[in-house]
Amino acid sequence: MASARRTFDFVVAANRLPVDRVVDDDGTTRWQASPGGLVTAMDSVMQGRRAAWVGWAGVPDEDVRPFDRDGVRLHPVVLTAEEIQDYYEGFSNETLWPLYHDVIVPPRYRRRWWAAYREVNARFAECVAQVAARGAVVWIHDYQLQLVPSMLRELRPDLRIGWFNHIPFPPVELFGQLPWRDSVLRGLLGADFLGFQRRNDAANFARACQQLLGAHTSGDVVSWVGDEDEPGSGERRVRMAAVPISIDFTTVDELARTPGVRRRAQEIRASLGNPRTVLLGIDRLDYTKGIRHRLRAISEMFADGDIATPEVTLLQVATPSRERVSAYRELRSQVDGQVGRINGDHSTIGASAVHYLHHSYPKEEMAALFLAADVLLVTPLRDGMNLVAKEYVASRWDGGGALVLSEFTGAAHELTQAFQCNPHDIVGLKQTIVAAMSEDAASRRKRMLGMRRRVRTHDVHAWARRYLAALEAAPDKPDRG
Ligand code: GDG
Repeated sequence: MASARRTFDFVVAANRLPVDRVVDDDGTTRWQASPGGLVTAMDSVMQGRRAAWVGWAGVPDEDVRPFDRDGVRLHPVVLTAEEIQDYYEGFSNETLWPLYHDVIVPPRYRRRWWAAYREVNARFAECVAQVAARGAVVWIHDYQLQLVPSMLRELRPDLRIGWFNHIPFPPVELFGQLPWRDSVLRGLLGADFLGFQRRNDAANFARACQQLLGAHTSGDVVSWVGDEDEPGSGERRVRMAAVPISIDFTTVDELARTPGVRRRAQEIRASLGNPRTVLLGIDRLDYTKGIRHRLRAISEMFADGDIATPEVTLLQVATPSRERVSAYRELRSQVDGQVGRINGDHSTIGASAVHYLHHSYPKEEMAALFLAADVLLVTPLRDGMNLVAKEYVASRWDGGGALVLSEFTGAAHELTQAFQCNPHDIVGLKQTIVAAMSEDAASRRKRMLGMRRRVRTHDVHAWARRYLAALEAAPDKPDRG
């Protein structure tokens, strides 16, 4: 099978390759590394291994040849424009994403999308099967590729297969809505190890296997005898555990200390009119992030006189996201409307109540924003982890700033010194924001230093090492898991 082809000991499979295609002014195209936590994490574990990454190149209908990038072989998976609509925008983003995030918007179940999801997952599995060396370690990422573990095991039983879920895994009462729920569970049970952000996600998965497949679970191991009529049946023991993802603390910390970023942070405050308190929100414009609840609380705080311009302002960055999906377009117009109304009611000449930016920024600017903010508002209704919260903490080398953090994020389980809130409880949210704004500097500093310690000692490199140790030892626990 893999005779003339180069094969690799370590293979990552993710929906996207870690590169974006850019077109220069003269019309030539080239690949540019796409910045992102996953890329950094994988870099650190790929070094010294013969490594490959299998994923979609981000351009429809194009058969891009495999190429090398920083010592890693990138293997593009071709997707047609129709498959992007059905597998990616449809099944991944309109079915699984809302279903796995507490059905904040209603998931849509369409048989055509499911067929495309199966088809694309099979293509990923075939591509990995072709490039993986004998006995290789394969790390599959996220909800777009839940069928790959079992499809791959069938093709290549010699491989060690792990999967990591970046988003929550829902309780069986919600997961049970999915018409193809059994197939998804069977797909995942092809892995040796399944990693989740929180213990509850792993527990939800275990309960779904028990109730829907009749699997047996003991501790963190699911044992399951496959259906007799299914290929590859026989007892499987699969370990699952919480391995919360993190960020590259040192890189974020060092960037925030650079003179350019510090200067820029001062400039940002000056352009806002040097308010006493800058509140900040930075999110992908996604209904899971609780932006509307946050704006509701802010609006009431202005109306109640808890805050007023020019002393206090909210800077809300909403990075454009999934604009072809209707729920995201609707969210955008709702947020536009809310911001317009708050500003109409509460801004004064020269002092806006809300500065709203629907843009994406370079990481230097993000660091400067973090440094400029007195309070970061992270109020998701549901979020697998939330890296923005961790990046804020890592940027605050000065020990300044306060973090308001929703208890429905994975990060809340680690950042216990944050000002935690339930974003559905608008009264409670307002009180929490006031508390974060008004706590004395010494107590705020103590909280921030505690959270920095946590993120420094549990960074993305530690995450990747911990994950791989668990994968290697599965179904048993690694020695120091
Ligand atoms: C999924 C899960 C889980 C955002 N705007 C800009 C920008 N960003 C960067 C942030 C951060 C990342 O994007 C967003 O990560 P989050 O964790 O906050 O959220 P999701 O995109 O929903 O990610 C989530 C994550 O996967 C990892 O497992 O934590 O729960 O939903 O790094 O900084 N970066 C730049 N400009 C922007 O405008 N440069």
